[in-house]
Amino acid sequence: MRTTIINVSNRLPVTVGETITKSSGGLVAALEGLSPEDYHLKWIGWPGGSTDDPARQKKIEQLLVQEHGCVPVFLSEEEVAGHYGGFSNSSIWPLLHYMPNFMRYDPAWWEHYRNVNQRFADKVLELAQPGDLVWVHDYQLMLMPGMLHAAMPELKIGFFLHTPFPSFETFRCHPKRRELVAGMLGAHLIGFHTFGYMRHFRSTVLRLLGLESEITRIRSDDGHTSAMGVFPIGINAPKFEETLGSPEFAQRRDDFLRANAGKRVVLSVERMDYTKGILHRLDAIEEFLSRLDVNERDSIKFIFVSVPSRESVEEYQELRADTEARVGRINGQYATLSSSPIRFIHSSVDFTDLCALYATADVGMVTPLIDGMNLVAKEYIACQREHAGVLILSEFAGAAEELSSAVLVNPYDARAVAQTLAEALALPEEERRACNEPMRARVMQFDAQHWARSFLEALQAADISRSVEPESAENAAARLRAAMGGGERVALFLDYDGTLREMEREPRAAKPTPEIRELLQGLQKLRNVDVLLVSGRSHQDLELFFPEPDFSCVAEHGATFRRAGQREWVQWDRDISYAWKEEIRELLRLYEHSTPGSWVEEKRTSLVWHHRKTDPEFGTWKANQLTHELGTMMANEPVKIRQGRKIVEVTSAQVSKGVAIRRLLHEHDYGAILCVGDDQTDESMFELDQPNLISIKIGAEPSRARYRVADPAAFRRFLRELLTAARDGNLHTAQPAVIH
Ligand code: GDG
Repeated sequence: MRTTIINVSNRLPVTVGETITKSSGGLVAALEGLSPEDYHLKWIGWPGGSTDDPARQKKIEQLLVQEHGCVPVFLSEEEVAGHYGGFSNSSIWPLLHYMPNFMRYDPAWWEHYRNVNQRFADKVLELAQPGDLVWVHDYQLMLMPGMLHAAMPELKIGFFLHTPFPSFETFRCHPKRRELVAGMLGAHLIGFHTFGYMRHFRSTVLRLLGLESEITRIRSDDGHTSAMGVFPIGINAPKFEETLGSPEFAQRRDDFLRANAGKRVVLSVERMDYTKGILHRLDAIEEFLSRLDVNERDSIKFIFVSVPSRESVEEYQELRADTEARVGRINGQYATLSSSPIRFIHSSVDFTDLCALYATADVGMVTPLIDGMNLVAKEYIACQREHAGVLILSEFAGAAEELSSAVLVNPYDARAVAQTLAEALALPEEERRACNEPMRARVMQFDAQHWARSFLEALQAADISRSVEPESAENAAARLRAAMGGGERVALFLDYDGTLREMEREPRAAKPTPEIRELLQGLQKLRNVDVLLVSGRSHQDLELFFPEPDFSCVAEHGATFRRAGQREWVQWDRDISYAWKEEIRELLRLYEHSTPGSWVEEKRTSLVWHHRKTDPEFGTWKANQLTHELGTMMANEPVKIRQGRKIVEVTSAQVSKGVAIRRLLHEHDYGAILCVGDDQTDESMFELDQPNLISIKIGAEPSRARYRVADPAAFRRFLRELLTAARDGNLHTAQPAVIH
């Protein structure tokens, strides 16, 4: 069966004039290379320009849909200025390329960015059918996956970022940093060019949204999972092969060879963009020229093809002016009577000419300051068939990871680049060929079509099932109501932090709200219902939060107990030895000192090292290390070592929430036993071997609990509905309570 791909990019690959012509970028090639037997392609995007004449829009739309499989989203001039020139290219682009000094921000741009993302999403939603794959491209549309996922959770969404993803320290500068990464997380698959970009993204998600991830998976709080992958984009290999074999190419190649006879040619091709390192390259060229004598100068020619780009943005206008001034100065200084060293072309060249230039240049000089991938580098290699040129490549281009036999340079080091250029020009042919051949084989094999196929296959395989299944909590509610309605006695064993109450950075701040008090008291007052708070907190803490013994409380994982209606706390662990604490206290203190933001908490039955206020990655790493060390040290002691949520805890093995509950269960014959918790330490409750057990896990982490609820707020709604049903005497209703 054919799968429909709805491909979404900011710009449709068309030029709309009197007629419509399809352009031939890398993305077009990649997608057109997909087998039409397997995939049916629809492309959504802005067609360029801004016409607000509805009749003309309709006509353009008809032509685009019928003849090119493209569906236009028409944008006004104001929208284009705010979304594209403003937010996309003046705000996010510089930041994604580690240039916060170029970042500007205007709240009005953000409005446009959101609206345009929404308009694109709406267009997808108009077209999408169950089973379709949606593939969203690049930084102009970062919010779209989130918008699509919210509106149509069953739709498979992929997102590919064509730029780098910078380190958190850079990305955090953006005023809308959280919204942007949260938008990307709406996708089921997020693709990057390199592992480094993916690593930065994961770290940013952890630091901005607090979401832990595995190497290639991030699970959001609602249970939605985003897979991540490294998919280095390639070139349109068949098109290069075809052109290199054409007579037109041979003609142009010979023209260039004749025109440049006796000269060594150094070629650069790029959009005129400050990320491409044009001014730094000119520094290196100046340095190189300064070392030549007049005769040598005549024998070298630098060709710069700088395609006009984003000309409405101030920084790009300045770059053009600066480049032209620098080129003028260098040419003035180093020209001879017969030639000037730099030929600067500020326009796009024809594709066959581009291939002929690549094929005849002695050196391809590709020195961006940073670049997501850089296809020019790969295209230059693809054209080295007869004439073995040398690729000088910036180590800051994504392509450097694959093209490791290129001559890699640091574009900021002008002297070294100049020196490298001199050496490259002197490299023997054999050596040049030996470097190029394996690179060429790789570039031709892992091309744009391969890239698109592997991304779409991974997207097709992505898991879109949610691990949180709200309906299972509905069943839990129905079971409880049935027991209560049947007059049976019901026990509610409820954890506190992360279950009834949202976690706080400062544990003391997690005071019970009036809503929580009222809920617990209300439930306890019901006939045949016992509420038991089961917490890892000290009994002093619980006493502070709940001074009145309205219901029973188990503190310190089961070591201490206060019965409903009694003020005394009873020690249940009198016969248990805690001598092992002496042994490990010192070690935990060492970790406290060496991990800023962490602290040791001493409880009666346990020692806990908390790391929730540390650097999240450092904290987790230290937690793993500590767990390992403790495991070795405590191998023969009656303790349990657990890594819970932002804690490492050593507890007496003879004390647990499960043991405490078992003890209480002897007192009554319960028709239903509800155990609810969010943490590792609550698993001992879920493991109880009781036929009437109803276990609920709060959150999406793996658990032995049978049912799940997304978060404390949803669990409070669960309790509220139970309470209301009981008060209304509405317990037998077949209609399950709905948990949102
Ligand atoms: C972004 C990322 C990533 C250039 N001049 C002419 C011309 N070109 C073609 C090249 C090449 C393309 O434009 C430029 O692609 P790059 O990859 O080098 O750079 P960006 O435009 O910045 O692209 C980049 C890419 O997305 C893909 O993910 O690699 O890192 O920044 O194909 O051949 N083509 C013609 N005449 C020209 O004068 N015909």
